Order: sequence, then C-alpha cells, then structure tokens
Amino acid sequence: TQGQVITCKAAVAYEPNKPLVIEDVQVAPPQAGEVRIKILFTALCHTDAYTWSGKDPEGLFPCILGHEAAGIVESVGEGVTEVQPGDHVIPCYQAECRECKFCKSGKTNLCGKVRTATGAGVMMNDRKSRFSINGKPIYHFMGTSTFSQYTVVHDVSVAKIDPQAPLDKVCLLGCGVPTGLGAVWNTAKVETGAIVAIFGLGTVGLAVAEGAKSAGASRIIGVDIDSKKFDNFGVTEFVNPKDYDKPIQQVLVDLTDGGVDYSFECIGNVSVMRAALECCHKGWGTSVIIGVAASGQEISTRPFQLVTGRVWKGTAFGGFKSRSQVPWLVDKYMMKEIKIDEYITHNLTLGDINKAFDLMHEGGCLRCVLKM
Ligand code: NAD
Ligand code: AHE
Ligand code: ZN
Repeated sequence: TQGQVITCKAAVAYEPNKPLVIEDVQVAPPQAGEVRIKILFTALCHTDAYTWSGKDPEGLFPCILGHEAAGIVESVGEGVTEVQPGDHVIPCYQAECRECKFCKSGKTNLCGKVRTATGAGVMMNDRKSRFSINGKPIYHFMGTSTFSQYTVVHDVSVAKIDPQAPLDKVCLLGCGVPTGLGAVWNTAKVETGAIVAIFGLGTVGLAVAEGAKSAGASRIIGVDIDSKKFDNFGVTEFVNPKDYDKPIQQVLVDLTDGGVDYSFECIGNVSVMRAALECCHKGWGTSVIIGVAASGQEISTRPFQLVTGRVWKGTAFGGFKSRSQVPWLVDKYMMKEIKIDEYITHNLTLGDINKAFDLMHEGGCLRCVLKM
C-alpha cells in the first residue's frame, strides 16, 4: 500500500450535529514529514462533540473528527526518521517539534510548528487535505482525524510507544487521562496535604482526582450535577450543586475553612469557571481551566479576586510534551502506576459511532472505545 491511495472506512461529519456518516474515504500517501497510520482503536472525547456541535470557531465541515487513538504506522513520507512502518503509535493533537520558539522555551508544551495547518484542517506542506471522497476534499481535525481506519498526521505529532502496550487501552493516553493527570502534576503542581476541588467528573475530572491522590492531596472534593458515583479515582467528598441554595463557591468556601488550595474546571462552562476561581483560598488558591468553552463565551470575575492572591491558569494536554512524554505515560500504565481501564465504560465499533456519541451525553459513560 506504500505510496498508494488507500480506500477505507471513516466517520464523516458533514454538518454540525447531523449524524456522522460512515463513508469509503480515499487517504492519500504521506508527503514529506508526514506519517500514515492504521488506526486500530479510537475513543471519543467531549471535545469531538464540541466541534461537531458547531460551537468551535475552528470547526470545519465536512471533516473527520477524533483525537484519542492508537494505531500502527503504515508508511512514512520523505525525511521521516523517528518512526517506521510497523511502529505502534499514538497520534498527538498537541505536536512537539523540539525546534520552535515554544518547544525551546522550556515554559510550555504548546508547539508552533504545525498549529496553523491543524487549525485549518489541512497538512502543512501544501495546505491541502489527504482525505477525499470521489475527489472532494474532507478536512482534517486537530491534526489527528482518528475516526478513520487510516489517517495522515505530521511526524511531529506521532508518539512511538511500547509495542507490548494494549492499543485498545492506551488510546486514552491521546487526550483525556494525560490532560487530567498533567493539570495536577505539571500545571498546578499540587503538593502533599493540599485541598483540591474538581468541577465536572468526566474522564478529565476523574483523572484530575487520580493525579491529586497520587500527589498526596488531603481532600479531593468532586463537584458534579450528576450524582453518579465513580469510586477509586481518589474523590474523597462529593458535592452536588443542586443540593444547595447558596452559590457553589460559597458552599466550598464554607466546607474548607476559607477555600481550596487548587480547583480544576473540567466542564467548559464559563460560570462554573468563575465559581472554580472564587472557591479558591485567599492569598494563594490556584484555579486551572481545562474545559473548552463555546465560541463567544467569556470568563469574568471581580479583579479583586486576583488582587487578593488567587491565580487563574489554563492547561492544554495537561502541560505534557506529547512525543516525549506519551511513551513515558504508556510505560507508567504498563507498570500499573496509572489507571486506564477504569475509564473505559463502553466498547463499540466504528459503525456504532453515533450511538457512542449518544452514550457520551448519558450519565454512566466515561470513555467509549471504538474498534476500527
Ligand atoms: P465529560 O462530558 O465526560 O465530563 C463533563 C462532566 O461535567 C460531566 O460529568 C457532567 O455531568 C459535568 N457537568 C456538566 N455541567 C456541570 C455543572 N454545571 N456543574 C458541575 N458539573 C457539571 O467531558 P470530558 O471528556 O471529561 O471533558 C471535560 C472538558 O474538558 C470538556 O470541555 C473538554 O472539551 C475539555 N478538554 C480539555 C482538554 C485540554 O487540553 N484543555 C483536554 C480534554 C478535554
Ligand atoms: N478550537 C477550539 C479550542 C479547543 C481547545 O482549546 N483545545 C484544547 C484541547 S481539547 C482536547 O480535548 C487545546 O489543547 N488547545 C490548545 C490548542 O492549541 O488548540 C476553540 O475554541 O477555538
Ligand atoms: Zn480530547
């Protein structure tokens, strides 16, 4: 198949919110600096639903969504040296080129090399898509487009992993689990004894809980409007805002003698982001925004909240350097130092992808993994 167009199945989003359509898609061979990957398993993340909803200013249609997956390299383009056909890999929506201003800064995991192309749904080389249906181009998404049996990504967006690792599990290391763990370990740097509040107990929020537990937090307060109980991720107390008349920030301040040391917003709701900041302790409390909010939404608070020492931060992919650290996270999973299996509540096939999105919006679903 090397050098040839591959025709395979992919789920195409033609229009916002219209059911995805399983189509025969043509996938062009990788050009210089590109890698074609046979995707074996992909999970669904809330961000896929967000872009599909039409609320993402970078959303383009028709496109192939998906960014939490694992697969095997099928072929590589000219000049690609770090992976070869047969390598087991995780596509990384957050690239790491190790050469750009961002990568060299030592201050961020964001990479500038291919971001303009991935935001425009095309490849960097020729600003064109490698996906088409009968000659009509279909946009890429987040530089990954994993809802396809084959995808083409930039070489700076591929993490080569232990070939022994089960791809139906480690696919989750493409987004949600690292985001939550890294928000605690890299962005907030939660210390032993800290009091933590987590708004939104989906996969990202529960991975925050897992990270906070491993960091030695003394209290991990989970806040969700859905009183589902997920044990063993580390949440020590559960608060449902619907059980109270007073604002949730006040509930938390009262519960914690003045506020929490760290809070994490894992929903994408700007009023909850405000509550998450305002439940932080005066003088030092830090709030980390993880959730992705719709186009046009803005955050606000009284500046006095910051003047009096609270800190507002955000994180993308938990601050992890993707190509360098995803393989390390895979190794940690293999050594049973981090969980993955516990986040997988459903397993379906690509053909059932619309059902998988329905499940996401129901309680009781964390991650649904699709076999391609
Ligand atoms: P999810 O839908 O599985 O979880 C969200 C949770 O929030 C649900 O349990 C829901 O019941 C709860 N919730 C909704 N409204 C609430 C409210 N008003 N108060 C309290 N709880 C509420 O989503 P997920 O896949 O865990 O992703 C969470 C968010 O993080 C999404 O916005 C996603 O786009 C974003 N995300 C960001 C990054 C990043 O790098 N910054 C990475 C992954 C996901
Ligand atoms: N296109 C959206 C932004 C979406 C966003 O913030 N994405 C997160 C990852 S979410 C993964 O589930 C991210 O990493 N952002 C950094 C980046 O470079 O995109 C919008 O609203 O414009
Ligand atoms: Zn995601």
